Amino acid sequence: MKMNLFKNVLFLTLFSINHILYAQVAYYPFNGDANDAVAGNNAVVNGATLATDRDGNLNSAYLFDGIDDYMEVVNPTPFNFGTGEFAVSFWMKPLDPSQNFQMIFQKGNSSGTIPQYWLRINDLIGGTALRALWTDGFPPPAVIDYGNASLLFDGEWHHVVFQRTSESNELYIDCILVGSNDDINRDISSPGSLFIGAQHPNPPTSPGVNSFFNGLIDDVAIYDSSLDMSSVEEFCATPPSPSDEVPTLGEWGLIVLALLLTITAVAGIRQRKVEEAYP
Ligand SMILES: [Ca+2]
Repeated sequence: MKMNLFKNVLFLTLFSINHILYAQVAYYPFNGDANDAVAGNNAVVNGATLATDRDGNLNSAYLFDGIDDYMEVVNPTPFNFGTGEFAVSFWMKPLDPSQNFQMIFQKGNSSGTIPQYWLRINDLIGGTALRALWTDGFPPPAVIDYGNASLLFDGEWHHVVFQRTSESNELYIDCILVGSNDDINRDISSPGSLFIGAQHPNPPTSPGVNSFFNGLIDDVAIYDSSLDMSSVEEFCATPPSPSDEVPTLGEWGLIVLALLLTITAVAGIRQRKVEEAYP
């Protein structure tokens, strides 16, 4: 139990440091609501329901039904990064491996001639299980395809980073780089909303919101910088399991350091008390 507490404190400390180091423009922890903890750009919830998160906490993630559920952040400004670096980090558990074209998030519009960026469960039969896309509206878009549907639909939560660095567009799953390209000079800013769990309308062929995601999403964080994945691997940390109770070497180091500091402080207090008692 104590080790769980220690790990949670360590995780929160590292998580907080990362959120300070990287310029976060929005953060949706989905703990009880879909509010933005950074700047108040709250998501409007359309049908999605609160659900249990990856740590077993009730009402701390959102379930999208794959039929008509989605969220919309109407103010597009915080998510317009021009040609600059940015990153979207979140957790997901996709639930329906039989349905193509399930949009996880989309900023912009569904017309191929309007700037946008998005990530969706794409063509499960065709082998592009997950597609990440960046475009300035001039086809062809920059695309990363990921093919391992069995990993996405293994019933577990997966951490995803979708980002553009100064050198490449990148897609990470569980902190492993699964695809990249260097087609980065695209201005992705547009007046379109940020949708989570569905795709923008694209009249006349798709006049309504469409391509609904079936599954769970949590902890959506958006940054106006790219993430150095070698230093943020704790983003992918899984909750401690009973077999994961033994501290790592680094954690033992921190525990020993904390003990030494405590012993030194206690010894100092005792010394002062002795001096006060026997001046
Ligand atoms: Ca949450």
